[in-house]
Amino acid sequence: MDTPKEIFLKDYKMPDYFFETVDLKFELGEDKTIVSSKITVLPRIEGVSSPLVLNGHDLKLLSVKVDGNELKKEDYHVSSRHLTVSTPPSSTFTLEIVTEIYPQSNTSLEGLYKSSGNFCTQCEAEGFRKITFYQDRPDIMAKYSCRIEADKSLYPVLLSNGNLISKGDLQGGKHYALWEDPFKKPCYLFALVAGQLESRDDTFVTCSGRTVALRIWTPSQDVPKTAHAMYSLKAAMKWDDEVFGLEYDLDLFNIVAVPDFDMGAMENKSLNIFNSKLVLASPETATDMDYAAILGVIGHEYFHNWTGNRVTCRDWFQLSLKEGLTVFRDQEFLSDMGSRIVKRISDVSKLRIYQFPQDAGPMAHPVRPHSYIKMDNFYTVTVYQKGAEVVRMYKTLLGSSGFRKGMDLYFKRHDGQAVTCEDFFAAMQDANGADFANFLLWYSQAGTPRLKVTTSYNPETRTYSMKFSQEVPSTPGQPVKEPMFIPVSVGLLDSSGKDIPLTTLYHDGLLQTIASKDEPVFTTVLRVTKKEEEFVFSDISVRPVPSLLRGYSAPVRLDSDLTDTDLFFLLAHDSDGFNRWEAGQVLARKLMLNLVSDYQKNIPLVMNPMFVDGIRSILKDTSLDKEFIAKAITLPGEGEIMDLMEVADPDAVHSVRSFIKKQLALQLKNEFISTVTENRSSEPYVFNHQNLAQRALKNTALVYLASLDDTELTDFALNEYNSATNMTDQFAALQAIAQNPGQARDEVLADFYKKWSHDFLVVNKWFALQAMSDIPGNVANVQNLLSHPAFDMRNPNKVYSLIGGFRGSPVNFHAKDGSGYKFLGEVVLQLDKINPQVASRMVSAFSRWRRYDEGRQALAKAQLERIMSANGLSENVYEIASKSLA
Ligand code: 0A1
Ligand code: ZN
Repeated sequence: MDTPKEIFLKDYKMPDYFFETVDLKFELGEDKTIVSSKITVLPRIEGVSSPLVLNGHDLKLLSVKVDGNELKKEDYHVSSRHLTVSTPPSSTFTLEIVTEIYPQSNTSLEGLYKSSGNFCTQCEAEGFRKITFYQDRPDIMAKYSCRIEADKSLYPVLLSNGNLISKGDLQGGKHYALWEDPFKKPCYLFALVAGQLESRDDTFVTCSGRTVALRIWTPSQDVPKTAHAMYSLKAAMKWDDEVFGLEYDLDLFNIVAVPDFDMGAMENKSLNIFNSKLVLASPETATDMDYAAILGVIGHEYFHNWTGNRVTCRDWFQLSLKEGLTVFRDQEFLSDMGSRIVKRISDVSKLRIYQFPQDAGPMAHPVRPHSYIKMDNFYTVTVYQKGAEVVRMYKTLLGSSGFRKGMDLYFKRHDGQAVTCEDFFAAMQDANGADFANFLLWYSQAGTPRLKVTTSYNPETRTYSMKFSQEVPSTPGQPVKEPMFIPVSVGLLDSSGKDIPLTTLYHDGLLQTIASKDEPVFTTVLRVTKKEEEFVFSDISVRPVPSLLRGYSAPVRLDSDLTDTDLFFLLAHDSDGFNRWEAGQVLARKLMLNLVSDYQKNIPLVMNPMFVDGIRSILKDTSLDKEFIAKAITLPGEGEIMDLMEVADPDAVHSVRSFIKKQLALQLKNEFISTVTENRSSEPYVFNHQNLAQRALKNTALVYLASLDDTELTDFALNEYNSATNMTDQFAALQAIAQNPGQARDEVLADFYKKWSHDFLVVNKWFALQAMSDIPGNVANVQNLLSHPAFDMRNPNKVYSLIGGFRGSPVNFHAKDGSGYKFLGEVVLQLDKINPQVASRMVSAFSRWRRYDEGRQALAKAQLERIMSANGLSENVYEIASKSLA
């Protein structure tokens, strides 16, 4: 294949032509679909004509007309990826194009495709070019109409963006619908759905009193499972009205659930398309985690209506402009709907587990990447999660009302435009008259900054000093970095664990007032901007214990000089809930790393009793939120610990984590048993914070107990499994039992499948659980599951469950004999022929192969090379594999 071309941000150019209106017609058929488009084209500079280059992919061109006249062969050129009109008119003209496409055989799930017999579309990022020739870039914003024609009995429901203008019957058992979207949009927000669907209908009254019709579409048998999705949508609409003053702008909002979808969901204007797993839920089939994910993603897609749709991205490098901001918004929404602290803990964990490794590997890229080969590869945890952290830092620096002022100005300035990250930055800065120094580096420098703090107390001057030093590690293409602007939120605890009022601070030779004594402040945000920098708190009468980076105020790796005693103290007393949890995590990480080193030296493992006591006191603290306790007693994951090692050792880390888990289970057995029994509930399932917190705590305790692999405790867990009345409890018990190989595991897995074989979403959980299992030699089991009748490589959810899930077990994926790597290598090659986007997500599991010992390195590298040498490799997989080898 030709070496795929890299596209650079620095090469961005304004388009030579704008599109005003786009009228589309789809004639949907069983073996082909005819797409006709009529576009009003405007040269950017009136009177100047240059070639008009349109993108297209896998299209059969039937005709091109300019101002009603068929173009002659010599007036245009078609290649495999473009249609070029050589000399178009130099003032406004109409362009009409007819193409033929084959949705039935489109397994890439980009463009127009079929899922369970229904037609649907996915156009972000560059899927519209698989529908018709177009300037497929987000800065081309036009008003669309869409006429859909299809067989009436096969496709009774015809949907597109905006308002339904007319519908009616046609000859030959066909019918049509004409939709018109009054808002300008980029083509990536275009959507069409046609099929046999039914809807759950409801209404929402916006803050200005307008009634919006809400419809959630699924196959008829699933309509009962959309109640939670509808609840989520209404909650999201209300929240955006109240918190950001952002109102929905049309009279209809549709959501369609489809079983075959590459990602979670898509924010197409007024016609969101969702992966079914993020819409369908019932207490019997979905867990609390599923319920929360649905609430979050329905919120996310809805929030995009303003942050993404009304104001969109100038080019795909700006993706975080909409995604980082919208993730931040969905995080805030979930915080307000449940526990803010627990949400923060989950979000930071996600960042550490997934984004930190990306930022430290060959695919490291800034929140705003400088280049890409396939944009699809940049829908990453860096753009989304780190991007959300960047948005959160504005809020930390400006406070809630300052942040809101910035948002208001952003919409006032840019509604209806396609803009850049600088525009967002400028709105935040200008609305507040703020000085954000070199904050923009967060968008351009990759790598997780390391922030070191050393503290000292001077009893004579009654001052407390914090000295910071920072370093941003080098990343591909960025060997040297500048110091970043890091907002560090801090508090100081006195010896009783109470917050000390903060009044004054020396910094840069100046004495700054933090607050007056009458209106005490207990947390302040330090602006760390230099490589080395000191802040000195005055008027501190005893040596305090510092609470650093409260609420995780910046996405950095923090190293401090806190002792274990300080950490246990913070774990017991910090008024900042996030930092209470964090203190426990730092202790756990230290403990695990020390034991890993013992394990590697063949020193027998011994448990630290202080740690057991710490966990015991958290477990018994009735003043704490139960979901918080569940988080606080959960050990850092194996990946997180491997990430901190010079050479990652999956076997050692796994053995150590299992050892600690079992030690805790053994030493806290009675406490865990009472935790389970006291938190059982006979009430019907309700998804609310109190109930889910109770379930989370009970189930965490159950997993500890069952790890002991003792008949009595396995029976105890089996009893939980058999008496469960909802999927949260049932699945947790299944997970608990499945930790240990043996008859109980086999039987309960078989029973679960028998119960749920009719429900594909539950079967996916069953696949994932087995794929993620740490039981020895699991590669062969996963391999066998590939030929299970319920598995299908064409369905992304199944691939994510089984293949993606397998990557969740470091001991098995990194099996010393290379069997895990070989398995994944084979699957990637097979998958690449079906769905390159999904294949490239799977291949990224190899990207950090250099972190392992030489033997593993050689085995993983061999698989990457094998993939690279395959014929017809997609650009998606090529980009990840080649960058991993570079
Ligand atoms: N904008 C969507 C994510 C998304 C991106 C690409 C897709 O297809 C390749 C699908 C969805 C979101 O953030 O929700
Ligand atoms: Zn999004």
